Amino acid sequence: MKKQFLLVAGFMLAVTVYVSCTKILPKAPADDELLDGPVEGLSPEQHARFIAGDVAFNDEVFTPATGLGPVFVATSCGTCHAGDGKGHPFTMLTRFGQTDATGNQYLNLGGPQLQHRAIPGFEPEQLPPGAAFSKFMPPANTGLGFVEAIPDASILALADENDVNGDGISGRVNWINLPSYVMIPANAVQQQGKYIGRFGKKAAVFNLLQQTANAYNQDMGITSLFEAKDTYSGLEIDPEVSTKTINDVVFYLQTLKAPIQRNKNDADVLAGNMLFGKTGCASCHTPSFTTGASTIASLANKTIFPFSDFLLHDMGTGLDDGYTEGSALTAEWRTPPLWGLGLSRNSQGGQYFLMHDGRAKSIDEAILLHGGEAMQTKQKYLQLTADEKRKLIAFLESL
Ligand code: HEC
Ligand code: HEC
Ligand SMILES: [Ca+2]
Ligand SMILES: [Ca+2]
Ligand SMILES: [Ca+2]
Repeated sequence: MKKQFLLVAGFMLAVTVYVSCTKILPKAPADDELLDGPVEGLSPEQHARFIAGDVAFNDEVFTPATGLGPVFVATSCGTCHAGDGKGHPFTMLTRFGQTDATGNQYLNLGGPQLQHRAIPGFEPEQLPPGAAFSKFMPPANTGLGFVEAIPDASILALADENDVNGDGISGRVNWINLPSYVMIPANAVQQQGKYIGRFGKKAAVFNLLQQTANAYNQDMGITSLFEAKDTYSGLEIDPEVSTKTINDVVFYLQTLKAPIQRNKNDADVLAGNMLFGKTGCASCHTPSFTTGASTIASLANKTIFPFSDFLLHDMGTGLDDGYTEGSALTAEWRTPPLWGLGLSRNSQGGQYFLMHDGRAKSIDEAILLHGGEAMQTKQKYLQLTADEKRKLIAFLESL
């Protein structure tokens, strides 16, 4: 009895100390360390939409009563995209399917996404024996409105599928079929009815509406007017989330600010920036783009620094999971943007989990996992002195 009392008293004391300390101790993280704020220059009305989307994204937790499942992966967007930063191994998605370009042979067995949880009375999905699969780490969600506003032509200009310039790098587009609900912008580039995918690890998604409608359906089992088919039965069912909410979430994603570089003028960071170019990292991790027109004034005609070409690259056998998506082959991955890289640990529990499935526990390890088209660049990295590597990593951590 006494022991218990002491425990309770101790806890109360700890709470009191904590509460009083928060007044004096840690100050709120600086703006450049947060990922979840809006872009500059939103009108009051736009700001209200941003907040509405934020609430739906982070606070709306689905239950069986509100349409969850019957099979699902998580109960809210925010579960996997906490603070809009990168996810954790616990929140990874599993996609499975075909091993070649002949199409997914597992569509009848629940492919391409594994819903490993189910509401009472239903069976969660299991990975069919023999299916090739990839694990996908949730990416940070920042700056995506700017990415969406990059003209197709700017991405296409970087593609060099047959490596005509002979630098060993042959980035290419994942040409995808669009669902009928996607509104095609006037400046979209088309090839035999297919369009340029730029979102997702295999660049299989056209825009943020497609990503959002898909996530509601595939990750939570929530149907909308866009993705009206139930993930479990394949039957058309009434929308479980309103079109307004989907549009608010899309607006929220569009207007999340881009990560702000820190320690930009630090001597090591500046030296590291030079080494980034010299070793050839920038051949795929394209430093900057200028956005085109946008219905959101804050996103139009802006210079941005995502450090990605948004193209697919053959990354070698080490990163080949045997899983394809659209025309993206098993060893092909879209160059991930590096902006916000140094802030990844904040949402990953103090530890880096980099590359598509979080297998790299440090930036150095991530670079060493580069193969295929990135082989020459990796060799150049290996030839850097310890001090040069340190500077390059200081630069990457400043992003
Ligand atoms: C179970 C975890 C999980 C949940 C729940 C989830 N996501 Fe994701 N999200 C991911 C993963 C993993 C990816 C990478 C998928 C891919 O590359 O194909 C991703 C990718 C994205 C992207 C693309 C980012 C990029 O850079 O290409 C956006 C946008 C996004 N999610 C929004 C959402 C929204 C909106 C919701 C809620 C409706 C949601 N997510 C729910 C795990 C999740
Ligand atoms: C041929 C194109 C290419 C080159 C060259 C290249 N990268 Fe990458 N990089 C990629 C791709 C594609 C991935 C994603 C691979 C995956 O997820 O499995 C990646 C992933 C990364 C990641 C992990 C990012 C994350 O969010 O998980 C880091 C860090 C990185 N690259 C840094 C570098 C550095 C530094 C260099 C130069 C030494 C470099 N890259 C050169 C294409 C390239
Ligand atoms: Ca449902
Ligand atoms: Ca499934
Ligand atoms: Ca080339």
